Amino acid sequence: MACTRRTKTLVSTCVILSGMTNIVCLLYVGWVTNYIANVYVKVPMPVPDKKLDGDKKGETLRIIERLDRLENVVNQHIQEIPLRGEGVQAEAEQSFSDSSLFSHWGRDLGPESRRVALKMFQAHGYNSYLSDRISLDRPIPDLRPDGCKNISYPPHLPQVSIVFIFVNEALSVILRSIHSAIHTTPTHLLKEIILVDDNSSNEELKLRLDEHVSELNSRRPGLLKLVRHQRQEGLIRSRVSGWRAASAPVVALFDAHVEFNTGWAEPILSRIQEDRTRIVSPSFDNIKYDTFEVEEYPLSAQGFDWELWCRYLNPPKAWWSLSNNTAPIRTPALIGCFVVDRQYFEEIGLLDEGMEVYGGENVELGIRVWQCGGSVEVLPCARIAHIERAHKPYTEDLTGHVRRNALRVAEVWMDEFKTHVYMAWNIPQEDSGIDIGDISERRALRKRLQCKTFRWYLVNIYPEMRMYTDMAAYGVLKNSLKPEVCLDQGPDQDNVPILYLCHGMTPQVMYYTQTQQAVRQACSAPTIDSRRQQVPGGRQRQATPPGVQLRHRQTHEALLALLPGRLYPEPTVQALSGAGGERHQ
Ligand SMILES: [Mn+2]
Repeated sequence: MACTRRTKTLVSTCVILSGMTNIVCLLYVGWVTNYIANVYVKVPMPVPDKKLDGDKKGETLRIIERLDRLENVVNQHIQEIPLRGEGVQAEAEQSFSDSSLFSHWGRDLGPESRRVALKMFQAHGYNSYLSDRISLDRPIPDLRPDGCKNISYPPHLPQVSIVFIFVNEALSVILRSIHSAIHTTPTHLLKEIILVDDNSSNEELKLRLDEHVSELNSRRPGLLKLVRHQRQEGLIRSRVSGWRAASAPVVALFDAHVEFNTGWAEPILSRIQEDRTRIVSPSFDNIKYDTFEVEEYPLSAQGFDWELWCRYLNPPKAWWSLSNNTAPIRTPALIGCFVVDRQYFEEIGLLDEGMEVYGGENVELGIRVWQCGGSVEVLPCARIAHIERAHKPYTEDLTGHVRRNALRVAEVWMDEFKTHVYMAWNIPQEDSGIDIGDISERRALRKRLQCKTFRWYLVNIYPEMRMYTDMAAYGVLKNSLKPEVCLDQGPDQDNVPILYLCHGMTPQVMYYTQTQQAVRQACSAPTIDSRRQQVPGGRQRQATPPGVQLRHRQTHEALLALLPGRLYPEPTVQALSGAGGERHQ
């Protein structure tokens, strides 16, 4: 699962007004889960040694400050990814006291224990040192809304197979997921637990895991099944492997770093029994990666932005108007963990196994199920706590995989709206150079299931999603005098746009619209309800064609020229090189 709930605010929206002499920056509060943005909060601003005078030097100073921060971000990132090779051990020891692992935990640990804990943290992305020292059967707080406790469910519900997928997960974390599933799922409803090991290399996940499985099976014969991949297949195909091994009428597909809350299964099984075309997600709480405390999350739907990263959403208005916080929440997509009728899952096309490694499959499933006649919902009375890792073990950079997978979704399911995905990733719509693999089977599936259009989905299921139907161009704004610098949204703290070395990543992607006559940094706010406002009232704005320059008010020096790297609907200008739309994790 890739979603986090950290809410980053203050993204600048820059609107270039009539006459191109003013840049007015507006604020909106966006749900932005951008790694850099998150780290900006943690990294203290460096204090410059000396003050420079004048605008130009001030600008230079700001750029230097940004570079300093970027360096801090990189340093912090380096600390928290698994270390490889010789010599890095010493660096790890040297830097352990700076790790985020010790911000809220471990102050009393001796240096040797801290070294061990840090090494384990780097391997797993969470505090496995602590996990090894807390009970596999620990209770967690019952965070269900009050009304849930009074609901009764049908006496005969379908059985469930719970699938846990993992790669190089800490053994104690996997075992706690299993123990929690056994303790919270009524015995007669739990058919089996299937572990899918996606070719882990950790020694403890070999013999020792086998021993635990045998031990648990000696108490409840046949309860646990272990599927081991001979090569790494990625999260998406691992889930499908688990589904293939399952035999109960309902399958629950989860990560192996979760703890179930009381009574999680009955509400879900009952909803699926009523209608087998419902795919159901529990509500998620967070297990903090450092302290393992369970943190309550507000009830949410699950959506996505145009890069197809998942987002927690405010539940729809229709849900609020029920004034019943136990009612199912209609959701446009899924975060990644869900429960489904085993046969229906096959009929609807499982997951897109042509996707690679990680990302997008959850969004694709949500879109597909809705467009092809099913439904997707989140249940407030089914709660599961999940560890949001500090970093993921699959690969150090998931972005390329997520982008490729997102383009598959766009090409198969999104009709004319596929342009939005290309825009969000800042890649050309023709000859993107990205190999998305063969999508003919998925297109045939859509035809066979006679699915509705993506426009229908947006209007009826995901009305909160912003549409960019009046876009004239997108790309970066380059300075015509100094072509290596671009307009950038700038630090989050002051909300002032800056010039910065061109990198083409999200903070520099600008959009030129026909009706608002605006150039703005966008798509970080994926949905309407995360957008505060558009433009200040009273000013009459005129259309400004792409290619015009932004000039300094006094000197009339050309500051910026819109370089329409990508135009649509007719891409006529060559794409910028090196502006690959990379996104920070
Ligand atoms: Mn997860």
